Amino acid sequence: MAKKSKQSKTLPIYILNGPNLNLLGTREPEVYGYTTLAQVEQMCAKQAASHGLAISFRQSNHEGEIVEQIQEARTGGCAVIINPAGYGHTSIAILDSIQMLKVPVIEVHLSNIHRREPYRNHSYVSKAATGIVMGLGAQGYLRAIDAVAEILKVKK
Ligand code: CA2
Repeated sequence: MAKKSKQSKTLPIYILNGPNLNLLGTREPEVYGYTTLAQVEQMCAKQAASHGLAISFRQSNHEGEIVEQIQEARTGGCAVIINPAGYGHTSIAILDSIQMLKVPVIEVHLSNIHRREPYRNHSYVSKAATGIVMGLGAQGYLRAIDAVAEILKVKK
């Protein structure tokens, strides 16, 4: 009978995307770029693999669903990278769920929210994030993955 392997697999990085990001690359390219969310996912999978990590990439337009995804990451993920999109500016529920996490959390915004309209200048998620990457477009997700890899390496 084949022996059961005791190999421990690193949990995936949860990469969570908030409302309207499913439309990425199709409108307002001058603000958000031409890269689609499907392309961002592919780029992230490749970048994570280069660090020996895997990803679980999600998008939701529903606040409660994002809260559930964050809760799932408490036991299912090694880190969370989140672009909360519009909910970053409004959602204490998402902040609360992030505050319950023990894993590193990197907040990502494609645009620099401090250069934009005043109502985008504040993010509740920032209060609980380990780090923040903004204004680098889709590349920001890759830099967030690099940061997670570095943080996890130091923690080991
Ligand atoms: O810069 C970012 O990544 C944002 O999180 C994007 C959000 C916005 O509400 C935040 O203030 C900053 C908007 C995501 C909407 O994405 C669109 C994609 C294509 C076309 C229009 C919007």
